[in-house]
Amino acid sequence: MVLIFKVIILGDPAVGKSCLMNNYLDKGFHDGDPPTIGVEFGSRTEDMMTMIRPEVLRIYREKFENKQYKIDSELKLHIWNSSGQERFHSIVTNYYRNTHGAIFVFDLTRRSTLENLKKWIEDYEKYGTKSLSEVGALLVGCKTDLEDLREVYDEDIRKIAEKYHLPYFTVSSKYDSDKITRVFHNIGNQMMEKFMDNPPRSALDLINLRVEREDYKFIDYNYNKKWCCNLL
Ligand SMILES: Nc1nc2c(ncn2[C@@H]2O[C@H](COP(=O)(O)OP(=O)(O)OP(=O)(O)O)[C@@H](O)[C@H]2O)c(=O)[nH]1
Ligand SMILES: [Mg+2]
Repeated sequence: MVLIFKVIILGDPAVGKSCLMNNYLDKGFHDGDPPTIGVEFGSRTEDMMTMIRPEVLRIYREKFENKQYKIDSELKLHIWNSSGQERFHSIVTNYYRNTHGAIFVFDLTRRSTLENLKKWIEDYEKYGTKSLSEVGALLVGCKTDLEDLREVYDEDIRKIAEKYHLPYFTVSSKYDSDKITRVFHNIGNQMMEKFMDNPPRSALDLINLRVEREDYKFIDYNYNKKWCCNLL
């Protein structure tokens, strides 16, 4: 079985959310892809040893491995890529619930999209089930390749990042596959650490966290309001 974490990607229209996800999912870069309608789903499974830092993995092992449980060797990210358009807002907010992480995206060529991160972060805390400090979260500035059009610089990003205590990355979804993989690994590690701060209460809870979507019927709904990654 794999451990599943659910991540949502948020930010203004056309900042590059879909291109970011597609790059991580190895779907390549297509200039002029249509805007997202509502919410799109993507997933990728990686070996734990590839994604999770050894010191984090060691703590996970110490906490959870015993005679009955061998630790999961794979980690699957369920990625919900949302539309930034206002008309889909009420649909998108339904997907905030029970996420283990959020990636807040802005466009380095449009300053307003960085300023609007405040709105997205507050929106996430308002409609989600957890505060920012309980989930994995980071900021990503897209389109580093469009240098001549750049309006946002490191010091501007750092101010927002420090205000919310979040790490940040700047990437080009056209050229930066390795860096984008590191973005998803960073949030993977954060989610793992938060998961260990709020560990499942029993062996059954741990099983529930590992089940795939079709196994809904076995889930303890009350407990999983807080930590299940399989429900909306
Ligand atoms: N040059 C360049 N263009 C990019 C990059 N990322 C995205 N784009 C372009 O920016 C536009 C918007 O990208 P999307 O990924 O569709 O934006 P989005 O945030 O998903 O937009 P919505 O789905 O409408 O919310 C597209 O024309 C992309 O080709 C990048 O890193 N470099
Ligand atoms: Mg999109």
